[in-house]
Amino acid sequence: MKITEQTLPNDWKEVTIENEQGISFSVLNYGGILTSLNAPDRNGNSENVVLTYENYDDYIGDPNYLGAIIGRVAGRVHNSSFQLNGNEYIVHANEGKNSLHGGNEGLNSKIWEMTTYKNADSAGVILTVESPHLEGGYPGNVSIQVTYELNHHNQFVISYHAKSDEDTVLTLTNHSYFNLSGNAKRTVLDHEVQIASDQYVELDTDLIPTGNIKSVEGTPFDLQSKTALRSRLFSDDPQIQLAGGGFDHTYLFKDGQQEKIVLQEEESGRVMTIETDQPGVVFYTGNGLSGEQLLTKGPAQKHDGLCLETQSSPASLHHPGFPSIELKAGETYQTYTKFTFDRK
Ligand code: FUC
Repeated sequence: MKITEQTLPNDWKEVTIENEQGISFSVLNYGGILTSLNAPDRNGNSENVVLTYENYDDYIGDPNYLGAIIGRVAGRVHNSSFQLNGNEYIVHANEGKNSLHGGNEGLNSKIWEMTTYKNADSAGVILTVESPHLEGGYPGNVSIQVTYELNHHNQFVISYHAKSDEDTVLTLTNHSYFNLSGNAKRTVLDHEVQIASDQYVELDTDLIPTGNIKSVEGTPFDLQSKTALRSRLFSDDPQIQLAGGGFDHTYLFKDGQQEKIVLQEEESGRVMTIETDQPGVVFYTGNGLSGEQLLTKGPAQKHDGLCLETQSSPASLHHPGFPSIELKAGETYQTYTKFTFDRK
């Protein structure tokens, strides 16, 4: 395992970790942003499988949240308010009247402490940050630690650990846009996806969960067996249409299956499998990507990448029947998502 560190303008730092099987990743102390994740194709050619900006300044205030750690609450908080223990909390509205991805003071725009470590079998980066009481409107002083680890078994693992001194709400994720073609040379239209879920969450026109949990059976949302995205993204299903032509929906995982998601691209032969202890995932197919942003591969286009935001559900703040995001004072928030890379 090889660890390198470089200092960038703005006092930013970037750490790169590389194994001997051709997998490597780079992470910034700004937002804990994953600025590259390289994995070999079927011929052993290692290329970037996440979208990255050509200019690092574009990560500042990035409307796409490319590669960033998201919190305190990943996803949308309806009306930017919620009740907890009988108190009402108002959080930052940054998308109309609603709050997206922790509001304007989200974890994606904080400078994190970064340290590295190396074991016999793995190496990693530990990112830590303190989020003070009422930052973004959320209660409690919260200490957060996120670890990005790479091992010799082609696994990249993100683990999240947090503690609050007051009861609060918290659900963290990483907002990388995957594209297994390598350096995003093709869009994700010919990627195949499989998600171990028979239920998805219906959205209203502001992309806020209506509170209805729907069966995927007989709909374009059924991804229980490997499915090419192209047919689904151009579906005239009203839920696909209101999300801007694609998915932007929470899937709730079935119990008892370790592998929750499989993503593969035939031409490159790359396969990525996701295992997690989170109850669901927001599957977002980059419907909002546009040429205004310059990626390393060139101007961004719709469907250049897809996000698999494993997390719990902010819809639980307003509706029964959703996995909770409450974190009690002194209790430990601990969760992980493991990405395994194979070739076929
Ligand atoms: C995802 C989506 C949103 C938004 C954002 C950049 O999490 O749920 O709709 O576009 O990312």
